[in-house]
Amino acid sequence: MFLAIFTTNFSDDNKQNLLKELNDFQPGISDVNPLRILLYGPVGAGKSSFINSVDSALQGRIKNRALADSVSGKSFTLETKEYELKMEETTLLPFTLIDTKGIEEEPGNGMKIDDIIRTGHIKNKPNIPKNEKNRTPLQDQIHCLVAVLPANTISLMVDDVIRQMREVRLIARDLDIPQVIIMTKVDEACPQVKYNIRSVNDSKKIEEQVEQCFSRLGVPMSYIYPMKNYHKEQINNTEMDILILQAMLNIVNFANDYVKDQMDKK
Ligand SMILES: Nc1nc2c(ncn2[C@@H]2O[C@H](COP(=O)(O)OP(=O)(O)O)[C@@H](O)[C@H]2O)c(=O)[nH]1
Ligand SMILES: [Mg+2]
Repeated sequence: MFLAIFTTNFSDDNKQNLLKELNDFQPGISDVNPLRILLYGPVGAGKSSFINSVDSALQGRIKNRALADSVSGKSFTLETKEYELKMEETTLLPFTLIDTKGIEEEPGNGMKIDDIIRTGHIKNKPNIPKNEKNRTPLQDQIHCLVAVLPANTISLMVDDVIRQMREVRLIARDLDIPQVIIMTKVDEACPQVKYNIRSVNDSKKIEEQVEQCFSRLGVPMSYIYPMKNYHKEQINNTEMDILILQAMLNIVNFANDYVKDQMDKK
């Protein structure tokens, strides 16, 4: 039904175009640079791996900055950490990715993402007053919210994690902050995709997982990006790069649109 959404062009030309577009990207409002993209989601979903994947796709070699935890359970990423991104080691790009602690199954253990979104403060600050939308200047706020979910376990995710994610989502929605889902581990969710990443476009299993994301979190399907992160590969793979770069380009454009809309409102 919605499969026409996934008509990824896996050609090397497309990869070069995506790299060029990201390299040439300029924020619409020059004061708001970098655009800040916040990643959140359950422990082990692949948030840190996604940052490494974006870094690897941009640089054309495997990078491992946002140390991925290979042990499941409690979150390995202790604090929020903002990562600058470069193209081929030199050009600093005008957007950053912010890694967060995982949303834990027990409430109270995870980082207070809702406070970050409400106030715009990335760093943990005690006693932040609630409901103060424009407390920090626009350039210090979050400009796009990215939920990271593993395709292989979406239907198994406990209700409490889903509830916390929905709460975060509703706060961001009220503030008009754009939201997307990065659906990781497509290789674990579908043997056909593990064998050939291109079949992500027409895998019934992936389609089902996207529908699960839609029904459990309410994110429109056109904002859900299935992909496989770099996690044990030693060299880049064009198809993986394309899925990663395409998602990143969309995210950056959504963040940019948001900032422009906010400035128009002033
Ligand atoms: N098969 C597969 N494993 C992945 C993928 N993304 C992440 N992983 C693995 O999942 C585990 C958790 O990833 P991590 O990035 O630490 O998750 P985080 O807690 O959300 O930061 C690590 O062992 C990764 O190697 C993926 O797309 N496919
Ligand atoms: Mg992590």
